[in-house]
Amino acid sequence: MIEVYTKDGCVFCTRAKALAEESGYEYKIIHMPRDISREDLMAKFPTSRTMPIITIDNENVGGYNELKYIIEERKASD
Ligand SMILES: N[C@@H](CCC(=O)N[C@@H](CS)C(=O)NCC(=O)O)C(=O)O
Repeated sequence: MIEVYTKDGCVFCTRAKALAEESGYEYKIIHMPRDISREDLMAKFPTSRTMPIITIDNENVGGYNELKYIIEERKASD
C-alpha cells in the first residue's frame, strides 16, 4: 500500500497524487493537517524535510521522485 502524505500548496504533492492514481496501485492520501497534525507528522518522520512524504508498506521511501522511480521499476519488471 502506497501512502502519500500531502499538504495544500505543494506542487510535488499534486504530482505524487496524480502519479499514485495513474499507477493503478492501491494508495491512500493523508492530508496534513486534516488527517494528521504537523506535530504528529514530524514525530512520525523526523528526518523528512520536504513534502510529499511517501511510504510503501509502511516504509518511508522518500518523495515524488522516488515514487516515480519505484513505479517505473515495478512496471518494467512486470
Ligand atoms: N525531491 C522532492 C522535492 C519535494 C519538494 O521540494 N517539496 C516542496 C513542496 S512542493 C517542499 O517541501 N519544500 C519545502 C522545503 O524545501 O523546505 C520530491 O521529489 O518530492
